[in-house]
Amino acid sequence: MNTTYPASAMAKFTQKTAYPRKELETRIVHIGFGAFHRGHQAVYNDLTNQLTGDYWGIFEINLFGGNALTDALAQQEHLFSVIEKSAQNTTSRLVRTLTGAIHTPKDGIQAAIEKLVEPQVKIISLTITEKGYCSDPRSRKLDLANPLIAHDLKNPRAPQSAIGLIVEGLRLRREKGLNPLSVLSCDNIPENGALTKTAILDFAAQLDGDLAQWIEQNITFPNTMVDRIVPAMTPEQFTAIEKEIGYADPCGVVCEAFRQWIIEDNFAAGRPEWDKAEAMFVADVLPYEEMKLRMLNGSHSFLAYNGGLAGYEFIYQCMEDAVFRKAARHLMLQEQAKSLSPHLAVDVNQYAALLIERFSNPNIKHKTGQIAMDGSQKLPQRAIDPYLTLQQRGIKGRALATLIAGWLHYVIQEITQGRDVADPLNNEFKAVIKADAPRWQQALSLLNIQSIFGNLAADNSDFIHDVQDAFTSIETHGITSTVEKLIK
Ligand code: NAI
Ligand code: CS2
Repeated sequence: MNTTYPASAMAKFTQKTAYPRKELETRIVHIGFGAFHRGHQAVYNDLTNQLTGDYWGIFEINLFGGNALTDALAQQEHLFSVIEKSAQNTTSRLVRTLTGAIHTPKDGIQAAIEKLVEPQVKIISLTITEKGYCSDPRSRKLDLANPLIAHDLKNPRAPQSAIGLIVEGLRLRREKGLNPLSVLSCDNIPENGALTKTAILDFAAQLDGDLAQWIEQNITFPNTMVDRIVPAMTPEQFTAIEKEIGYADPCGVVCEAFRQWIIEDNFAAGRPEWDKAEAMFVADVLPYEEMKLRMLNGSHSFLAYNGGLAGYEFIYQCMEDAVFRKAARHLMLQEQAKSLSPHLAVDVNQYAALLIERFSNPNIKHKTGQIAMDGSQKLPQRAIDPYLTLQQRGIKGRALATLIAGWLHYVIQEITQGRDVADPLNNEFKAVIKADAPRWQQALSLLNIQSIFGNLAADNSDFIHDVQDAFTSIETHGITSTVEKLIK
């Protein structure tokens, strides 16, 4: 078994920081040590340490998944590789900024609570997926009926959810008179800081009104826009790492070369100068995140469902099909861009061209099936809200309706063929879809799910009509011909 990072691999990295790791201080505790965090925040932080000489260490907590990742990390001094691939070039980077990692099902939740309560911690950051916030995507309030939240409200000293864990950590920090800190969401959610704040305050208020008030007065929740395509690892991708550094690093990721991070500059106890590594601190993230969530993530979901129905396994394959490539550009510029708030200081034509280029990168094997996951948590911000804005502006959102129709077909197909959908609402989907009902009735039962669609099925006949048009067209004319109609 290794106890150090293999020296032969160490010699092969094309990018490696050189600051003294023994001077790292754990000032960030991160919850959600997944692929994205490794390819994004950890890279920014590592570069910033090098460029500033101020050594912010990150301690990692995983609440879910297996312990293989954190065990492997401990065997290699908490070092890991990030292989960055554009269509033309490959860079191999060693990331040296982690101070430790735990997996709470194995190491116990107390170890995580203790970390949050270390006096020098200044930031708790999060990449826990949209569903990790246990909030209703429509109302954006904490879902008190969520099983993890219900458990944590009964057992607040031994929480299972990220929200329960953070509140317990903050309770103890308050009790011990420790410095305030910031909670930094890095998930793809509109106003992710504001949503996190609501979830934490809703939870704390159930337990102790004074604690909720203290949190509101002392803790800040900056909003962020995060962007870098970091697909889930596959055996093929581990081989790609091995090709670069001669070692199939089990903690490594392969991602695109592009990265972007826009952060609301509102930190209670200081922050790294991530801008030195090309992050941007701004007063208001909203215009950027709206553009990204709608133009990038909305198009991703369009391709995930409709490209998936057309048989494409990867996003770059959708881009090789002229119909899907043009439809994605149409969705970006003719619909999503027209749904954005005014005062956006970005050229949307250039932004769309860059997105098409990034999606087309054949070195990034991003599965349509991965992006299709957790659709109930993604559709509101990626498709429904922009559709409704366009409607108010007198513009038809036909591509957005086709995105939603693609999702309906995808869910119905999975459930009626006896498979589970990777979505927190899987059981609800199973309960509402009647196997012998006509297809459109099955679709309507999904469109009636309040936490995704609110009252649209009853109140917005134009919306339902547009979705039905697209849904029926996919059923009768097929996916390619339906998508082709959008660009004619
Ligand atoms: P991943 O599957 O590699 O990691 C997910 C992480 O979330 C794991 O650490 C897991 O333990 C944790 N998690 C899952 N469910 C949870 C729950 N209910 N409560 C607490 N923690 C939970 O996924 P990846 O690629 O790291 O993506 C995570 C999130 O990062 C995405 O959902 C998205 O919001 C954001 N993101 C991802 C990008 C990407 O390209 N992968 C790019 C931009 C943002
Ligand atoms: C994707 C995103 O999985 C998804 O839903 O749309 O993770 C996407 O890759 C990132 O947001 C890119 O920054």
